[in-house]
Amino acid sequence: MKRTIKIIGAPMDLGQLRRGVDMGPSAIRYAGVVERLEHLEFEIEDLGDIAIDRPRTTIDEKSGLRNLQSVTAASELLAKKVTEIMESRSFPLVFGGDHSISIGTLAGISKYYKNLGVIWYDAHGDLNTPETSPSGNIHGMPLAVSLGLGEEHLIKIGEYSPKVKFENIVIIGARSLDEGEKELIKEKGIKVFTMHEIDRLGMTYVIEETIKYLKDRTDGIHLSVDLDALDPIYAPGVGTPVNGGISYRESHLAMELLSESKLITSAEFVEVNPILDEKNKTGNLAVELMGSLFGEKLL
Ligand code: 4U7
Ligand code: MN
Ligand code: MN
Ligand code: MN
Repeated sequence: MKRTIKIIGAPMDLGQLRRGVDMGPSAIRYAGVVERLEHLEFEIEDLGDIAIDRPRTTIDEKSGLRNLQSVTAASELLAKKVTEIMESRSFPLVFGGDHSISIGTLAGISKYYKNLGVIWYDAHGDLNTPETSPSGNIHGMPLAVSLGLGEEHLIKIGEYSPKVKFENIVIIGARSLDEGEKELIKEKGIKVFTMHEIDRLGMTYVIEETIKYLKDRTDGIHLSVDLDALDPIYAPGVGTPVNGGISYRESHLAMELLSESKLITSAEFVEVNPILDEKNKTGNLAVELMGSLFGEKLL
């Protein structure tokens, strides 16, 4: 039987300040994602995009968060759509949008697992809370929210919390962590492979260790790829680029090894911003990486 991948787009740009990331799902589709994955052994169904508000920027008085109400509404909607995909026993593949969409993705997925694992491929930790955030931007918070930390409405999306346990996450590619995030990582013993470990140990080791670490303790693994994990040379179309990132080949290798492991049960690709991009380089990159993740071979 052909495995079905169901695509859902979340054209969300309200979790941060740079407009344009709402066009990420279009850029990824334009780069030929459906055709690319159809060549592999998958049935692809593109369910289109969820509707996102276009409000004027608001700041929530109590938490200081930007566009809290709209992000909450969008997350609830995305969670519902992802739940429908889970109910149909298909593989959920979500396109962002800024990384705040992960709050909805994980709310839709995690209730189907006792111990969902999460691989967070990102230059950032996305572990801020309203108290530790230097920006008030919700895209810097989705991993914390999913762990049950942060703003009350965000945590309660999907009507359960937490979505993931501290010991079930692995962050790969970190090189820009805020003070509060560093403290949380140390306090909870969160598994992080920073750029230092990637340089020092190599991507093969990093992914093998990630798999070893998550394999026995989890019953499904969600892969969240923030394109800013890659060096801005390869992924210029992102809102918060950080130098010294993961290379093009290292990223393909990571996806290839994850593909071989057959452990990934859902995925999302976020933070593609075509306005900041160079001829859809970052959208194309996202699609190429999906090719490797879903089993494309060089030979
Ligand atoms: B992304 C930041 F302060 N940490 O919280 C923040 F550096 O989803 C950046 O990983 C967050 O792109 C980046 O605003 C969020 C900042
Ligand atoms: Mn991120
Ligand atoms: Mn990031
Ligand atoms: Mn309220």
